[in-house]
Amino acid sequence: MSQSPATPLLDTVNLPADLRKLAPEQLRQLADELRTEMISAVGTTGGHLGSGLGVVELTVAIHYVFNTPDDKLIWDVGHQAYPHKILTGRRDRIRTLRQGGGLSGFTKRSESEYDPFGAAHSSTSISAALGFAVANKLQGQPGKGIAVIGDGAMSAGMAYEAMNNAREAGNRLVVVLNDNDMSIAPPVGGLSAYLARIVSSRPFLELREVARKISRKLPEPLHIAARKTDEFARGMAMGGTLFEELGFYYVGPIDGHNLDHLIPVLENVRDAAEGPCLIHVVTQKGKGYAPAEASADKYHGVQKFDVITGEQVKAVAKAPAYQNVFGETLAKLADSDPKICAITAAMPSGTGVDKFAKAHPDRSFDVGIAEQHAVTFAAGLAAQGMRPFAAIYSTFLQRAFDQVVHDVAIQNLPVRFAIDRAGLVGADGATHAGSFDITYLATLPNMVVMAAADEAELVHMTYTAALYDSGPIAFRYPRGNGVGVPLPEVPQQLEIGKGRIVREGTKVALLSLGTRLAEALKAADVLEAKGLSTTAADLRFAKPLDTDLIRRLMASHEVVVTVEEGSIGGLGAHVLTMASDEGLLDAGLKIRTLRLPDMFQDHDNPDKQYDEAGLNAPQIVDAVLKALRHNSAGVEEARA
Ligand SMILES: Cc1ncc(C[n+]2csc(CCOP(=O)(O)OP(=O)(O)O)c2C)c(N)n1
Repeated sequence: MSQSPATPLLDTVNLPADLRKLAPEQLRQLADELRTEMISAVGTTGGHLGSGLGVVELTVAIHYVFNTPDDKLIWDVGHQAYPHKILTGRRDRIRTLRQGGGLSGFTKRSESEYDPFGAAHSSTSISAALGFAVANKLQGQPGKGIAVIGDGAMSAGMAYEAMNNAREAGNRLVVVLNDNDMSIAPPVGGLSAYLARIVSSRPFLELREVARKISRKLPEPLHIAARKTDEFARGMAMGGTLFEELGFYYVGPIDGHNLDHLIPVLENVRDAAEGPCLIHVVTQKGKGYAPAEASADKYHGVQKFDVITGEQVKAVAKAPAYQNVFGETLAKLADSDPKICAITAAMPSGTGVDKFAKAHPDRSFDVGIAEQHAVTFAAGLAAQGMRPFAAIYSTFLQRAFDQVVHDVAIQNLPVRFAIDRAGLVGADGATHAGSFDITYLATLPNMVVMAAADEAELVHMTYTAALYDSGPIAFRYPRGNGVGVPLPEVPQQLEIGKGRIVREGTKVALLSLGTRLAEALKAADVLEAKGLSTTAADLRFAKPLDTDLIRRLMASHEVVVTVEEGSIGGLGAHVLTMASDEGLLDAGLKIRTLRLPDMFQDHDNPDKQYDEAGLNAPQIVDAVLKALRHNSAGVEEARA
């Protein structure tokens, strides 16, 4: 019997142990309440909506059947874990999601023992779950590894690398394939088509069947039975699926919103004598919330919204988003250059490649979540005379670093890297911050690395990259909207390795790379008002450095400060190395490097993050004043 609406079941469930006290017939009501709570919370905070709504029943069922946290539940990407957070002691903070000091929008080890493994980049869950399972096996302790992975995440090679190795875990590994036939965008490629074929060719397991067929323990009886009857083989343990070939017992497809089906199947998998098992669950992204059901891609991630109408709060944009400036510029350039093509790894709208695809569908490639493949595919295209632009977020390009080194840079192939979401990104936090690309790219021989100071510069850099056939070239730009400068009618080809002086002074030189230029200019105003004549330069290139310009500024200014939206090892390190190599430091030059701090910064609003990083105008001013004071104090002390 369900309780009256006056006493919500959800109020009685703080932890999964409370959930396990409920009768199976109460779970439907609980799931409905959980869904309502999640919609209300994300309406307040914004965040990932569609994916979490799709796994409400799955979340309830897994925590009901498995013994979390001893059984380790690992959500791939972690963006669908909001219902999981509500059921694992975090309901009281669920309206702080993605806010400074609040809950992370992904799973995070430091947040809860129910988040055994942090995530945000996709396709890691099976490897991690396997690690937990094998560790428990080796240490002789109970506990399974349960990975819940989406069909989109299944396009990444890492998922197959893990499955290839999964037999190590025996029955301690359970993979739940959450198939909602969506990535952020519609899924692409052969695997997606394969899953669709499985789902369309085999009816959902019906309750009657589930009860009859899994009354015996998985997998042994099923396996024997599967050999006996065709009908059985089609319905339940289907030899011949890719997953079976990889050594899994495959169970499915199952309606992932039907708790009467999910619970007995999960119980049988839990009690299976052998393994590993893969349960193929079919769900709907956005389930139970009409606006999200109707437009799964638009409700993947949302701003705050009105729960009744589904209308999202729109920020008033003063300028176009960087990604769209890039996509539209590239589309225009490709009108007259048939060699230009664009590649995205499952982020067509996030990277602006959708704009390019509209104009040039035959030269646009969404390869799925497969950054490594995207880079080497681009290398092959370049080697055969095309002009490929691999448009990948800074954080996701990390995954393809060896491909950048081995397939692109060593062979000096002219792959163009359009690196979006460079610098701090706000609510998505440390996992999504584009902190390292200057460092990991500018260290490579042959590589050219640019950073756009504003959206007009991005147009010039896109054009410059299109014309550059001598080797790999990368240009980075931040998340969000431009600063509102007019876009150039005619793009300018930038001279490789040359920066520009934006404001000329005599005492302090600020060497900026990227969109901190605006802060550097604000700082210059403040310094000027204090009587410190200040130069601001936009270096444009982290590699090759404009050594002439830097040398000149070092020789003619008392203090030189580099400013960049990147980690240690980037522009500042290159400038310091150059200065030291050339003996410029010996003359007592006061040089400081402002960069991201040596820590993983938590989610917050980007301006606050940059404050914490010390990269806003007041901190630039402070660094200059300290350099002047510190050095003069130092000199005085030395004299005394
Ligand atoms: C390596 C990597 N590339 C890209 C992304 C961006 N991303 C986040 S969720 C997502 C779609 C995942 O689809 P799926 O696994 O099917 O989960 P769903 O959202 O449909 O539940 C993508 C592409 C990511 N998180 N990690």
